Amino acid sequence: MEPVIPSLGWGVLHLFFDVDRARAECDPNAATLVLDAVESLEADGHQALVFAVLGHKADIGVMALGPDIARLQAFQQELLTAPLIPKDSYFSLTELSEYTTTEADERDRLATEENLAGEELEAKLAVWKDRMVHYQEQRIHPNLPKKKVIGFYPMSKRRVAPDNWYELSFEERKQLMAGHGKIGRTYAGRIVQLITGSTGLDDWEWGVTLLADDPVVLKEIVMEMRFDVVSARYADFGPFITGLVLEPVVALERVGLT
Ligand code: 76R
Repeated sequence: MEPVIPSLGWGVLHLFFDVDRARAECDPNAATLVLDAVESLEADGHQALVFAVLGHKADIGVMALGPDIARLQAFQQELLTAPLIPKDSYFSLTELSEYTTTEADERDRLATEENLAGEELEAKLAVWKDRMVHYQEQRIHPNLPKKKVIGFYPMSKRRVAPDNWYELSFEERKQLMAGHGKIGRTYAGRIVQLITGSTGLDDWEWGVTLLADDPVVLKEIVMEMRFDVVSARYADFGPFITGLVLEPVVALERVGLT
C-alpha cells in the first residue's frame, strides 16, 4: 500500500461506531479484531485512543492519528471487519496556527508588560523560544496523553455579515486570537486541546479534541470561551460528543465486545 504523507502535519480520524449486537454474539473474535487493528496501527508509528461514548450518539469511538493517511484509511477498513456499524466520522489534519505568537510579539510583550530590557529580557525570551519549539512540535506531531475523558466537536468561523471572520484584517484576527489564547492558557495542566484543520476536507473548518481528567473542565472551558468574542461572535459549532478514554480492551468490554 503506497503511503500518502501530507507535506505538513498528521492525519486525524475520529470514528464513531455502534456495536452490531447480533453479529457480536456469534463472533468470538469480535474484540480481537479491533485490538489487533489498533496494535498494528501503533506498531506502524500511529496512535489510537479508544473511548466508550456517553449517551446514544454512538457506542464506541476511536481517534486515530499519524503520518500516513493511507494507513489510517486501512485502519478504518480493518475496524469494519469487527461487528461495528459506522455511525459518524471526522477527518482533519494537525496544523500550526497562523496566529501563533511570534518572537517579535513576545519580545514586545516582555518589554511593555513586564518592563524588561537587556540581558534579563533576552534570558526570558530564550526560555520562551525553547517552550515554543516544544509547543509547535506538539501541535503538529502530538503525543496524546492518557486522560480520563475526551470531548470532540467540529467548529467553523462564521461567514455571515456583519460577523464575517474572513473579512477581518489579519491584524484584527490576530488581536482577537490573542484574547482567545490568553483564556486558553489559564487551563494549562487541566486540559489538553488539539485543534485540527479540516477546511476543504470535511464539513466544518476544525475538529476540536479536548482531553481532561475532570469532565467539569470540558464544560468550563467551552463555557468560558463562549464569552470570548472569537467564539461568542465568530464561531459556529457542530455536535458535541463525550467519552471515557479506556484501555482498548476495557472500552470494548464496556460496550459488549469480548
Ligand atoms: O498564543 C499562541 O501562540 C497559541 C494560542 C492559540 C491559538 C492560535 C490557542 C490557544 N488556540 C489557537 C487557535 Mn484554541 N481552542 C479552540 C477551542 O469551544 C470554543 O469556543 C472553541 C474551541 C478551544 C476549547 C480552544 C482551547 N483555537 C485555535 C483555532 C484556530 C483558529 C484559526 O486558525 O483561525 C481554533 C478553531 C481554536 C479553538 N486554545 C488555546 C485553547 C486552549 C486551552 C489554548 C491554550 C493552550 C495552549 O497554549 O496550548
